[in-house]
Amino acid sequence: MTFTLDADDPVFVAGHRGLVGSAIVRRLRAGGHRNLLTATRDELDLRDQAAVRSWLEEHRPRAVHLVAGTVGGILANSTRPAEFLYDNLMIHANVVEAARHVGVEKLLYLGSSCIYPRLADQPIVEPALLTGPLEPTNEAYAVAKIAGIKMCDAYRAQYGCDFVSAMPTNLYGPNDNFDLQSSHVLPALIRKFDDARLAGETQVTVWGTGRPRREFLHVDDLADACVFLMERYDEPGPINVGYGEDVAIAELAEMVRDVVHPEAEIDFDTSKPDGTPRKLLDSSRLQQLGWQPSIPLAQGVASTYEWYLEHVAPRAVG
Ligand code: GFB
Repeated sequence: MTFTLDADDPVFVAGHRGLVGSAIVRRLRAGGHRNLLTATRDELDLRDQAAVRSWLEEHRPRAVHLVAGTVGGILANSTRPAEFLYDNLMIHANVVEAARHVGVEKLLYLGSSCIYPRLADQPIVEPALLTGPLEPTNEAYAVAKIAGIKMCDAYRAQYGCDFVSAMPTNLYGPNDNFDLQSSHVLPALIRKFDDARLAGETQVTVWGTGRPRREFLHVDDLADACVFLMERYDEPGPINVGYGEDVAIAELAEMVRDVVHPEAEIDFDTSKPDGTPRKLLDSSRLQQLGWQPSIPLAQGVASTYEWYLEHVAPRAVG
């Protein structure tokens, strides 16, 4: 069944300052939405059950994009498992329950491709969920994300809530986190090559062996898919959102090097973890519904670097 939003219907984007939330805000505004509800962390701590309930009671959204969470790359995930588990479990539970309580008509919950077993067959299909052990470096985050999917499904089954779960592959784009300790690989590489360029250095160190393969989707494509799914999709269980191709980390490093600092040489720090050997989603269900990504990786890397130069590099230097 199609779910249609009018331009003045209140839509809550939970997590609007993050990589994904800010892209959804851009996408909804570009589509003519005039009634977006947002709250900064200072205004509303999504881990606080009473605060979330009363905020939703006051603002009464018709629809919710639940894209808030404590997120990070392989190092942050493996060194801060308690935060990743607690923060995300609380955020999912509070927002989903408060959304039911105030009668939200549609909620889109965003998970992550790390919910699937470490050694799932590739490309990964949705029924692979809970068929094998998780990748240890992000088990805490994955368990919280799986709980979020199961909450949406349980609320659909018991209360008839139209809450859906989308599983994106690795994301990148404007408003990403470029901090080397907590970021994902793509923003980390942009920063490392740019720092080396500015310092006149030619050696850049990439973590791990460079052999793991990852699929990267530009966040503007993801935001478009989220809006599409909110309108057209109403089933239980996860639905994958990917680009359809993966690259080895070494190839990605060369791609970023060629854009940012072509003279640089790459070496690998094999004392750092590789994580899952390969993560490529099978997104054919989404394609069959009629959605396709539109931003090729090389184009997305170049535009993200431009964004970095304009918004992050000046702060890093100054
Ligand atoms: O992006 P990333 O941190 O996330 O790392 P995951 C991907 C691969 O890039 C790993 C390598 O093999 C890293 O070792 N890598 C190379 C680097 N250089 C760097 C670097 O400078 N920084 C980083 N961060 N990686 C995360 C999960 O896994 O993916 C989360 O931990 C989430 O739960 C997210 O699912 C999408 O793809 O390994």
